[in-house]
Amino acid sequence: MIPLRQTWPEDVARRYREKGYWRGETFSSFLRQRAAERPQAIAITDGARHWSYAELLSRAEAAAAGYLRAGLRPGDRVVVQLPNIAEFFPAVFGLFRAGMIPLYALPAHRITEIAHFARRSEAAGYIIAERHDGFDYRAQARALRTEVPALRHVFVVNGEAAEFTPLEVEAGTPIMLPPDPPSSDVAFIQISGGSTGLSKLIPRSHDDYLYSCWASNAICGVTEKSVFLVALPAAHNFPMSSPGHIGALYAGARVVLSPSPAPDSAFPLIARERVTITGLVPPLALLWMQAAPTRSDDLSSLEVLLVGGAKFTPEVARRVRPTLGCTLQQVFGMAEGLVNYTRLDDPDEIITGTQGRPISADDEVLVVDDLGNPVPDGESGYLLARGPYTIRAYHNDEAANARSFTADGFYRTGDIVRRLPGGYLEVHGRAGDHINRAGEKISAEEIEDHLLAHPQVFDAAIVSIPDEVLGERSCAFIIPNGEKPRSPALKAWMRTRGIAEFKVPDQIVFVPEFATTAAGKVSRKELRARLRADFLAKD
Ligand code: J2J
Repeated sequence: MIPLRQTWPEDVARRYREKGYWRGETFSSFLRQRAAERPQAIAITDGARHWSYAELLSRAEAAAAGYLRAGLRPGDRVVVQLPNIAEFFPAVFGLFRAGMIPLYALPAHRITEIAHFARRSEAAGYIIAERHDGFDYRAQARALRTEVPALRHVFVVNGEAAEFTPLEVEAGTPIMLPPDPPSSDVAFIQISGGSTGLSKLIPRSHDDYLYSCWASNAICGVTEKSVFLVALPAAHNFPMSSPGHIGALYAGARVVLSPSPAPDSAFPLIARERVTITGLVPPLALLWMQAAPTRSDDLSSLEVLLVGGAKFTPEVARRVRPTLGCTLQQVFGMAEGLVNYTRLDDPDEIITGTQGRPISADDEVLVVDDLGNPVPDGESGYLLARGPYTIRAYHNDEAANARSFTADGFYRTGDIVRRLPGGYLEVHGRAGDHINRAGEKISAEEIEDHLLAHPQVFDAAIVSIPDEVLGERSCAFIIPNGEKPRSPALKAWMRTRGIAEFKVPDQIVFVPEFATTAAGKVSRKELRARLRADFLAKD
């Protein structure tokens, strides 16, 4: 197996430890400690079930024993694909307890994506719910076992396990659990939104991730009295760490799971559980603001609404307090590390007009031009970041590492930003060709590759188009090969490719050719830019 590592130079790592950022705790050790300090406090609820810290710990230990009994070993990587259900937590804390490495997939991912994650991570296991949103994950597990035979173990956390292993979360026969790994070890794998090709694997260590979570707690006002609502998919980095369910559990607070971010599901939970803080992507924040005046749910407990994942426009941002009665906190983060927040006591124009400033005094942020030279403050440029919780390399992807990191270890975020006085950042756009569709990042290249496999597609270019609801939508420009396929048929065919629904192009435009320059050759990047500009000019 290719070792999972995160490589801060030794002297840098020492500095982060000396400064107290890296506390030497692991995911398992902090949960054990919280369970000892506040055993009866509620850790997790889905509205129906309420599990205390003591109960969560014992369920996680039972899950750990279940994995070991089934034959998984410490160090094994395990793809976790679970919706927002209480079982998510014993399943992943069980993996941590057994020294295994979760890779977080989203419920929307389909076989092509899951097989890629399993291969790249050399996964030995896959954890699923029986079904969710009408989709049968056991059927997907069968397909995965055929495509990736090295993946030997499938665990089902609820419902009928069929031929797979039901995950034991009730205390079973005692089994010796291994000691905690060093806190500098990789704890889990996140996946990148990615602008080129397939998603990359992001290895995060116990030390670095827990730092980002507890430091976020301080910035977002999360304490043991907080009630954090997970409205977005729990596996996404934003609701996990900013300050997220991990931040909330670290604080000894209560985590409430909503099966969907729709007001119908989330509002009654806010009212019933007296939720104090949650996070949303901009289109959902807008939806909540539209729904709030029309419903009778009591949202008065809500103190802070985090909005991030995509640009929140100042006009909409200004309406958060009047409509929802809570403080807006903008968050501009990434699964690779760097997270920026507006502060709760910032003046209104900072809260509504910027995407915040970094968590840490040791976050190093550079804004550079095309040649890599720093631009003066106030001018826009490419954002580079390095620091105590920003990765220095992807797992098992040398080509991506060469592109995405500078020689001195800065991560090229691909975001175009402007730095304002006080270190606040204003996000202006992206250098890379991805579509940020309601916070879900879609790589143009990945979708073009799928389209090119269709016999009636001669060439394809995917472009992001501004969209009132989604922020951006995807538009596929296609040169047909012979007879033009019908758009609905082409979309249906894309769905058979085993990809998440959000990646199916929203719009398809057939064109006879792609205009090229007199010189003949244009890069994909220029071509996408030109198609986009022409489309918007005609609109
Ligand atoms: C504009 N673009 C933003 C914002 C992210 C907290 C919050 C979000 C994420 C996330 C996260 C943006 N305005 N406020 O992991 O911990 C775009 C940028 C960024 C990319 C990262 C967190 N907030 N973005 O969205 O890994 O382009 O993380 O580089 O999914 O989302 O996407 P992702």
